Amino acid sequence: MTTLSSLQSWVDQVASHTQPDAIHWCTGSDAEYREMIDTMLSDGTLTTLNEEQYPNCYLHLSDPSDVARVEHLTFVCTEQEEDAGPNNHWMKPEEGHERVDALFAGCMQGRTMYVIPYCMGPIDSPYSRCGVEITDSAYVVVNMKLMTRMGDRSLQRIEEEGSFVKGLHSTGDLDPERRMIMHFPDELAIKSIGSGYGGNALLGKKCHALRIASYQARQEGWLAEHMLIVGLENPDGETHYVACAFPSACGKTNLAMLIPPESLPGWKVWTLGDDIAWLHLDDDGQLRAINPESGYFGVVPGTNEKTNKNADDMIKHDAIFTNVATTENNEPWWEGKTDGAPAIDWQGRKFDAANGKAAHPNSRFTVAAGNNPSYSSLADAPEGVPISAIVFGGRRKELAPLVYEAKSWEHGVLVGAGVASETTAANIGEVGIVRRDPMAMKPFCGYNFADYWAHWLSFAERSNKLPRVFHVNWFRQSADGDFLWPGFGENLRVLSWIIDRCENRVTANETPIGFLPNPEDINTTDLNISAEALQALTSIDHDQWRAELESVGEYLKSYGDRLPEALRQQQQSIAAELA
Ligand code: GTP
Ligand code: SPV
Ligand code: MN
Repeated sequence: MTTLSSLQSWVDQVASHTQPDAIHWCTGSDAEYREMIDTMLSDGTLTTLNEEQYPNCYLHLSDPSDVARVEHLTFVCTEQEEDAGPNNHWMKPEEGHERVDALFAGCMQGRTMYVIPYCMGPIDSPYSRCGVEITDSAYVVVNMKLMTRMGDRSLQRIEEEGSFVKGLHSTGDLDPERRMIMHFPDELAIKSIGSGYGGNALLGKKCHALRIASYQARQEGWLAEHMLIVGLENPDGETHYVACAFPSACGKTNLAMLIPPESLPGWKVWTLGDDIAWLHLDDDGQLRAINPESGYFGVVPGTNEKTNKNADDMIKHDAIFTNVATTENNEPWWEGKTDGAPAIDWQGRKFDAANGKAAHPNSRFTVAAGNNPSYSSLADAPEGVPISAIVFGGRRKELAPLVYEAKSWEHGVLVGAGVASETTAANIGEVGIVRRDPMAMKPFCGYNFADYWAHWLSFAERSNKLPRVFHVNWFRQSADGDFLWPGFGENLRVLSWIIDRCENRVTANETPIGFLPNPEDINTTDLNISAEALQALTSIDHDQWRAELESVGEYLKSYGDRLPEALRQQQQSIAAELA
């Protein structure tokens, strides 16, 4: 079904190993989407939601053991263990193939094998990269349709280019003991079995656009990052684009489509992407970003018309919900929804608070990006958008101030490398534990972090107009456990300070960890925030930071000789200043 022999022979070979009953090459048409939805409605994979309130919206309840990414079952397979680094689980490619191929043997008997050609990034962008996912999950196909540019146009590009990332996926038997998410970066290959969920199964997303792409990006001189991309248009009509890396379930989707507060009249916000950015230097040394995706797989809990009205609106039609609850009249329901009440929980049981939450904390919506009212007209621009600022952030009750600016690119790389955040339900495992999550890429960097930081540092040799680097924290808490900062749309107040810094329009308070805002430079008009809270948000505790720098130093040391000297020096000089 393709003129590209390398693709055809791979498909044939996979079919003979996995033994599907039928093979379907996805065209990406709307009619195909419709047909697949109908098939899943008849076999129970999906159910319809209230057609008046939620037209063309469907619910999928996954296996209760299959509700999030599985970092402990995710491997990077390189010849040398050092190339995967201490930040990844590693296996020799030979062993990786052998173990996972055994699980794939005959696994598609009785099933249809779908072949999904896709393009990550605008179809005519030189920065885009293509892949083909083979899967036995119809749910994966419809999600890929909403989230990527998939089908005939992508196949055409693949046939022209002759190269593509090979992603093989099967839900297998969903047994966590037979679940493996394997990456073979030198072969541009992914093999994932035993999960039908999100980042484990939609291989264009985390597996390709982050793990494989980050590996390629290092070889080719660009960056593949866990970042949202947003355009902020001020009342004078100037738009600045910023790229922000926050760990999973730490606020990217919300920030990417925020609604400006009434007390900041005239501002507009344009969404380019909510999860992944591919960043390239152009010929003038300007860093530019594209979003490889074209849809959102977003956290549902917490979404409402106050926190994120754009998301609330965009998931009212043509959306797939995974693992939410439903109300008496069959509307989707989740914790943080402001109307209705749960009748059936995410496991399909009659809701009973004794069983825990009604919606799974990592329940997700899938929608095409075009559903978003704030979708940027430049999201399809092949050249991407120029980035003015890079913003790192994490979920930290203590320590990290609302915002600070790094003093240089090198310092910015240290700020990124030192990001720590409380773990969330996006991964199966304990929630709320603070851990290092450098550049929000701990689960996603396809190679040794030490080499990754060296790669980041090398950008300073190639451009003298790199973006400024910042760190934000929306999650500081008071002693009683209340958030000190209102967050959501109000975060624009912080972004506007960031832009003022980029434009040299505002002075700042220099501290050892970087430049902090003078409290009066954060616009708090109409905000109900006490002077003490603002003071706490815009200052640092030297004792706590001394301990933090020591801990960052220990963490960096765990990367041994490969750690770039410049990063060690940054850490030492800040530690010395704090002492
Ligand atoms: P991934 O899709 O997992 O990469 O996550 P994300 O970074 O896009 O996170 P998302 O925006 O979906 O937010 C996750 C959770 O954090 C949701 O429950 C939000 O309601 C909550 N959240 C987002 N922004 C803020 C904020 O500014 N303040 C507070 N307090 N909570 C927020
Ligand atoms: C994340 O966990 O960062 C996500 C969701 O964006 S998933 O696609 O499942 O990885
Ligand atoms: Mn993510």
